[in-house]
Amino acid sequence: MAKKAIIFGINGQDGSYLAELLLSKKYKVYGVTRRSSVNTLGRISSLLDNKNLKLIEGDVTDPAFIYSIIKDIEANEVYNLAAQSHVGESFNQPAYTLEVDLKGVLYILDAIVKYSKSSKFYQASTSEMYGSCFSYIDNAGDRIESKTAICREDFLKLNAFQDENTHFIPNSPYAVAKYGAHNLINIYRTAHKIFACSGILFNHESPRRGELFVTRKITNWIGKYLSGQTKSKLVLGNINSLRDWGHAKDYVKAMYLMLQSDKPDDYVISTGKTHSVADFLQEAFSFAGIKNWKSYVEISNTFMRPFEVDALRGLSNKAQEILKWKPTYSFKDLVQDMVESDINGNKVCSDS
Ligand code: NAP
Ligand code: G4F
Repeated sequence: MAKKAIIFGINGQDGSYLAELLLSKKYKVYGVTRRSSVNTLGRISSLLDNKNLKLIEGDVTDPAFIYSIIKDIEANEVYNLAAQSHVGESFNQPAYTLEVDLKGVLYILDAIVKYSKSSKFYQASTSEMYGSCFSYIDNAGDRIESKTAICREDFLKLNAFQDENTHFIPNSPYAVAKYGAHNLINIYRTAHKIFACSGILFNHESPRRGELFVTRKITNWIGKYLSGQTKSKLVLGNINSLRDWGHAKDYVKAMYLMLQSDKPDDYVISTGKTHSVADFLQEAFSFAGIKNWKSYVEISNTFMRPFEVDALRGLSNKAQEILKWKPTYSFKDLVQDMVESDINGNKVCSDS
């Protein structure tokens, strides 16, 4: 019998790659999308004729919907990728963000316990939960935990990192919601003995990344500039923050592997390398053949966050050891994939 999987958020960046992966493994995939007056299925358009894919309209903020889908399908695996996933926007819509990113998860967990206890559950946790916390090894070889904001230079000098043992002190409503959900996973795993995993995923991007996230905003602008569709400057916020950027295609494999493992656990998924937004600009403009990126970029307070996560670099040793997962795309590969796609008109994902 084919395995059944539910993907909440199937039409998002990760949902689309995960659906492709599971369909290639002959799963029957039930994908949840929100009702919309416009087409939001661009990222999964190539899958719509697949007889093993069934789309179901629903919203994770609706407990009646969640209870019925979990009960009716009794899936082997449930992946929750649905979220208001924009950190900056969570400062403007904090209550809504908590509704979707925290209460939505509670409804799914509760429904699994009540109606489908053998379903394995994956929750999309995030490196944003660390806030300003990081770890490093001092000169004496001792591991030190820090909870204070750090500038790029010091973070790099210390070779600082985050892993499964680093503290979480969220810096945004988004991160609070995700941290709450992350705690619920641990509580439900212990109290109700369900198979629930949290993937603490660091930033991952692709040509399917939404256009309001910084990497895609940059590559999308490059595509538009080179094709003569824009003459305006590229307006950005904080370009000094450091991120550990991987490719979404690699990261959905880790989600799948977590649910195939012997026991449920939390795993950091990351590349172990960190770059600033300015580094991304340098690499992307140079790949596109545009000299001197600084003359095309304007910095504006509009895109500055009231509270920033300054620096992220994840150590995914646990996932590499237990799940045998490792990233295959380098930073350079990722930037090239995104720039190339946007220069070629990116038919896969366009929000505009
Ligand atoms: P994304 O492209 O923004 O996709 C989010 C998905 O959630 C979309 O399909 C969206 O549908 C859906 N959604 C939003 N609100 C919903 C609701 N109330 N009910 C049902 N569906 C809803 O995000 P992503 O990059 O694929 O990320 C997937 C998950 O991983 C998210 O939970 C995100 O927070 C988390 N995460 C992402 C990263 C990263 O770097 N990408 C890192 C760590 C964790 P619409 O199309 O209708 O909006
Ligand atoms: O691309 P971003 O919006 O990603 P951010 O905030 O790191 O969040 C993403 O990764 C998280 C994992 O760590 C996910 F949980 C989350 O769902 C999302 O996928 O911003 C990256 C950096 C930030 O420091 C931001 O302040 O870029 C900076 N930035 C500078 N100018 C900008 C801009 N970010 C955006 N979105 N837009 C700008 O114009």
